[in-house]
Amino acid sequence: MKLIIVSNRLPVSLRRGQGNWEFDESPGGLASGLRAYLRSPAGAPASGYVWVGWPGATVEAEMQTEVSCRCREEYCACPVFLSREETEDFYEGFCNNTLWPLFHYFPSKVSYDENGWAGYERVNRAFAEQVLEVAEPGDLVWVHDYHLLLLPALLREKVPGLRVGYFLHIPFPSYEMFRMLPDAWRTRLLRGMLGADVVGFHTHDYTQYFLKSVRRILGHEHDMGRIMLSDRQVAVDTFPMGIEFGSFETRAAGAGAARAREELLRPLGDSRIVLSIDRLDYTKGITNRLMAYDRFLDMNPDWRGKVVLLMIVVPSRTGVEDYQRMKMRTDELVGQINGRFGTLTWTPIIYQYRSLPQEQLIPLYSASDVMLVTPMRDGMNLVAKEYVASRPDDGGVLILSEMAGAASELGEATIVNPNDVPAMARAIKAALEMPTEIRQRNMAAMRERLRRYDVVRWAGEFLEALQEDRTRLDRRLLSPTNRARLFERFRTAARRLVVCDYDGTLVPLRSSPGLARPDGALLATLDGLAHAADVVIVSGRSRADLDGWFGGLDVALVAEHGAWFRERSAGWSRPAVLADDWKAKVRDLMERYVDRLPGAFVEDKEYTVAWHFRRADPEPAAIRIRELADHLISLTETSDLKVIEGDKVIEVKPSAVSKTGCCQRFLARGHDFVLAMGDVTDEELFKSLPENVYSVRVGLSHSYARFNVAGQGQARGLLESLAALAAELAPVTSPALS
Ligand code: GDG
Repeated sequence: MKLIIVSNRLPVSLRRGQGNWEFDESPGGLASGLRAYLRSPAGAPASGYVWVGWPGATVEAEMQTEVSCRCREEYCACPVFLSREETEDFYEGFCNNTLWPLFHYFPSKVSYDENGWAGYERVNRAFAEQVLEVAEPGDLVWVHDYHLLLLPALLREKVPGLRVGYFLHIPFPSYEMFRMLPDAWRTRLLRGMLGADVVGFHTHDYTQYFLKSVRRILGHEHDMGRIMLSDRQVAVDTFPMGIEFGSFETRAAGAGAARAREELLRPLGDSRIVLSIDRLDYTKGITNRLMAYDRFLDMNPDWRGKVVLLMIVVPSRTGVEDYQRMKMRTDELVGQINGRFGTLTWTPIIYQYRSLPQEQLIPLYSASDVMLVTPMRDGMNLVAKEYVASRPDDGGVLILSEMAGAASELGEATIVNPNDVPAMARAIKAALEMPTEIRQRNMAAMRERLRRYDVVRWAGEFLEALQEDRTRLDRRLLSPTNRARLFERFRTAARRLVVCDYDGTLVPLRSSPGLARPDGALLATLDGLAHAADVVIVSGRSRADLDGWFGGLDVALVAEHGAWFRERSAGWSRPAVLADDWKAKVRDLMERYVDRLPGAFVEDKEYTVAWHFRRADPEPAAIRIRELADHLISLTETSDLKVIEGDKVIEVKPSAVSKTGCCQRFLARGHDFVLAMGDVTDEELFKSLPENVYSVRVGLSHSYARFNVAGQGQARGLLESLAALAAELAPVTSPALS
C-alpha cells in the first residue's frame, strides 16, 4: 500500500534556467507541512509515497518525459502537465476568482465565469487520469485543497473501491455564502467532495457548515458527522493542521538563530518589534493592520520612537490587477505612516516586499515582542503557530484575528476582530505592555498544545481515520464468501422463503410515495424468484397500492405495516379487528404541522396515518419533526397506538399492527432457507428472526440484521442474481404460502 498525495502544486516547482528546467522547493504551509510528515519516522507507509500535482510552469511537450523522470526519481513526484490556457481558466479563473473569494467571504469579488468552471472540470479530470495511472489496489489517496474539489468523485467513478481522503485547507463557508454558486456548480462540488471516504476541515465550524450545505443542497442527513449515502458512508471530521513544532523550537534555540537575532536587533537598538508576515492577499487584512498601527501611534505618543513594525509581504499572484492595486495601496499606506510619524532617527515601519528563506523567518519570530496575525479570513494560518513554536523562552505576544482558523486552538492569544481598527490599536498597546508573568503563562499554554498536536500527528490522525473507517464498514457488509454461501443454501434448500420490504429496498426512496412505482425489471425479478421460492412483500403501503402493483404476481403481500395481509392467490385478511376512530384526531394534528412546514403532507391509509417530509426543507423539518413526534407521543401514550419513525416519515398505527407479528405467520411454515431484506423500518423484524435466517439490512448502519448491503441498488442486484438462479431450479410445486 502506498500513499498518493494529490495537491495543486507539487512540493517542487519548476523554473526555467539556462536552456533547462531547474527545480526549487515549493513554499507554503501545505507543501512544507506534508514534507515534514513524510520525512518523519511515523510518516509515509513502508511501501512509499508519490505526490501528484502541477509543477508550477507550462512545460513544452518535448520536455515532458524528461521532467517526469526527474520528478519521479528525485522527488517521488508525478507532474500533471497543464497548458497555459488550462492554468488560466482553472487556477487564475475558477480557483482564484471564484472559490477563493467566495470561501473567504468576499462575495463581491466572485466571478461566475463559465469558462472558469469548464476549465476547473477539465483540470480535475486531468488530475484524475494522472492519479489513476499511478494508483494500485490498496493504495491510499489523499487529495488536498480547493483546487481539487471534484477529484474524489472522479476517482471513485473509475475505481469504486479506492480509499480516498479529502482535506480542505481554506475555510468552508456558511451555507448562505456557498449557495451563491449556481446550482449545477454547488451540487457538483459537494458531490465531488463526497466521493471521499473521509472529508476533513481545520475547525469544527467549517465541518458544521459543510454538513449543513450537504443537508440543504443534497438532502443527505448525517449522524454525528457520518453522512449516509445510498451505497456507503462518508466520515466528516475536524483535523486542525499543526506545524513541525520541534524543528521550529530547536532552530529558534540554536546558535545560528541567536547570531541572526543579534544582527537583526543591532540596528534597531532598544526598539520593541511588532512583526507581520503574510502573502499579499485581500484576505490577510493588511490594510486594516496598517490602519490599526497608525491609530496606535496616533493615540500613544509615548510609544513613538520606541517601537518598529517589521512588515514582510510575500509577493503573490503578481499578474493579477487586483493584487497590483493592493500592492500600491500597501505601499501608499506604509509611506503615509512613515511620513506622518517618522523622524530622522526613527522609521515606524520597516517594509519588505519579498519572500525570505525560512532560516531568516525563525530569528524574526524569536526576536519579536508582538506578532500581528490579523487576517479578514484564514483557513488556519500557520504563521501564528510558527511564531508560538519559535518562542522556547515563552516570550512574545500573539495578536490573532478571530477569523483565522488558528483562533479556535489558540485561545490564550490576544484575540481581535480585524474589522475593529480601534480595538486592534488598543491590543497592540496592551500586548507591548503585558506583564511578563501573563505573557509567559499564555505562551506556555499555547506551546504545550501545539507541541502535542503537531503536523505529524495531524497527518497521522487523518490517515488513520481513512484506514479505520474502511475496516469497520467492511466487517458489516455481506462479503463475497457469505454471498456465495447464501446462494449455495438457496440452491440446495427444499423450501425457500424471501421476505422483502418495498420502499428503500425494492425501489429507491422518492420525494413522493406516488413516484415509487415498481419498474418492469423488478416485476420480472419477483416473478422469477416466485418460480422457486415463496415471496412476501412487506410494506407500510396501502393494500390498494400493493394490489395495483403486484396483484398479478404469485406473491404474498403485507400492507400497512401488518394491518393487512394477502396470501398467494387469496384475498386480503386482517390479523385482528382494528379500531380506526383515533385517526381523525391524529390526522388533524398532522395537518396542523403540514401548515407549519411547506412540502410536508399527510398520507391517510386505512389503519395508519403518515406524515411525510421528504420534500420539505431539511433544516426547519428537523425542528418540526421533533415537535410533532413529541406531540404525537403525548397524544397516544394512553391509547393502544404506536408512533414509528421511518426515513423522512413519521407514522401512527395501532400497537397490534406490526410487520413482525404479521411475518411470523409466514415464517412458521417449515422453510429451510429464509432471506429477509429491509431498511430502517424493519429493525424490529430483524430482531425477532432466528439466527439461521439470512437477514440483510439495506444501507450501512448498525442493525439487528446479520448482514448489510451498501444500498438499494445492491439489494436489487442480490435479488436479480437469486432470480437468475431460481430459473435453473425446480419450480415450487406445493406452495407453502397458500
Ligand atoms: C493555506 C490556507 C492554512 C511565509 N512567508 C514566507 C514563508 N512563509 C511560510 C510560512 C508558513 C506558510 O508559508 C504560510 O502559511 P499559511 O498558513 O498562511 O498557509 P498558506 O499555505 O498560505 O495557505 C491557510 C494553510 O493552507 C495550511 O492548511 O493555514 O489558512 O490559506 O509555513 O512559514 N516561507 C518562506 N519565506 C517566506 O517569506 N520560506
